[in-house]
Amino acid sequence: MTDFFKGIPAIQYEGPDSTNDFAFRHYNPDEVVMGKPLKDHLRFAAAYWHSFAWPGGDPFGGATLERPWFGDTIADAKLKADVAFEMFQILGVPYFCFHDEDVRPAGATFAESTKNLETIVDYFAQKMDDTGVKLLWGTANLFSHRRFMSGAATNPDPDVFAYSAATIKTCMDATIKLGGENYVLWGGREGYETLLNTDMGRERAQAGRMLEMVVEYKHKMGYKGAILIEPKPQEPTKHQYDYDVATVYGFLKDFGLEGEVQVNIEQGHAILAGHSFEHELALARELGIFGSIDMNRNDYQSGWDTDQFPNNVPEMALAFYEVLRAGGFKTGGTNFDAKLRRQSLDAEDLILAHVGGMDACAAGLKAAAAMLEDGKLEAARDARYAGWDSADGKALMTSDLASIHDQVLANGTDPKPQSGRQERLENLVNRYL
Ligand code: XUL
Ligand code: CO
Repeated sequence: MTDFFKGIPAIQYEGPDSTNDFAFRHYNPDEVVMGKPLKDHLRFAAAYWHSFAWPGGDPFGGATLERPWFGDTIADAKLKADVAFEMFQILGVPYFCFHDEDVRPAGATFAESTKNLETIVDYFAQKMDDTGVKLLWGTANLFSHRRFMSGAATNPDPDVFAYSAATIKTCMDATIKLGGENYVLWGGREGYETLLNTDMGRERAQAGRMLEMVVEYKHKMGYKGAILIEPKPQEPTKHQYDYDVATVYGFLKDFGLEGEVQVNIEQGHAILAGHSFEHELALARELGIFGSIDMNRNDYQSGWDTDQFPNNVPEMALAFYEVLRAGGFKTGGTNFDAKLRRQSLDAEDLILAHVGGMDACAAGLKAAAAMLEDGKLEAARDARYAGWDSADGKALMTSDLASIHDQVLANGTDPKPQSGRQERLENLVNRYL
């Protein structure tokens, strides 16, 4: 045991009336909702990078968070792992996620970095065995080091493409070894700053080839987890190629990978793209590529990717409604890709941020389940489209313009507008919150 959390005990469910800050008020892991315990619906994961590797800097100032493991030795990385697994256990999160860069010291060479990663992977394997905590996903950080300043797969320099491919292999190996249920690719700097120096056609082809190689390697290794792309419209580059779910789907179709790759949708990224979270979730479901979520919101005023913990229950309810409509998570889960505010210095801030986020998600999911079980929203939606279930409605989909024209003339078709009843439905949603 380290002394970082100063004896904070495991967080327990105490019910909605509890006034204990260190208790869940809504997240009762074993509570059965729609036939499944909450813990299996939500599949919470903590993110290594924000919680344990981020020092609190912003564009105007450096580190505010001081952690005893900030250093670049294997001993520092092991201490970080000790504290991380203590947090997972205090919170009772069943999963975690990491980038190579978050967990191991960078080596002087590629070989040394890989060796360091392998050392930490072995350390993780032991800790996962001891605690039962599992890996939701692993990924490669192909955006922080200066070598990636012009992209990884989409770099104008083929050596960077090669370095990136080699790094992805090591991270897929680490994920597979640890039984990770997904492997994530976020296109960190896969985009451009100015078209004046960018060959978009080449860059797209390079990104497509890299993704094909990832899928090929997955099959070569017999890996059964899911490959997920995480869409994001901008930040760090002005224009990212994986802009949003629709853009990613077009890209997957282009390379014939729509049956191989799904999406990890982040609330903050959806907001940056000018969408709502539920829009992105619903679209992924309709396209058959829904995989997992990164559960962190942005500040609606700043327009930045602020990666804040979720705390807005009505937003969570609408999001989990779409997750439930997608049939829930299969390999995916709810990853808190969220960081503390830079003034939140204390170890207990880290715990309470997650407690609040887990509670907001649980409350949202329970409201979403009630909405679905009551069926009133779906009944209203079905009623709105009922005409399409009639024989005449169905026939339209296999007819043609000229036949439909003749039919409209013969029948004297005269559509009568009907209310969309938006306010009524909004009022209905509020009844579950
Ligand atoms: C960046 C982001 C990443 C990915 C993993 O905005 O969300 O942390 O989740 O690389
Ligand atoms: Co993310």
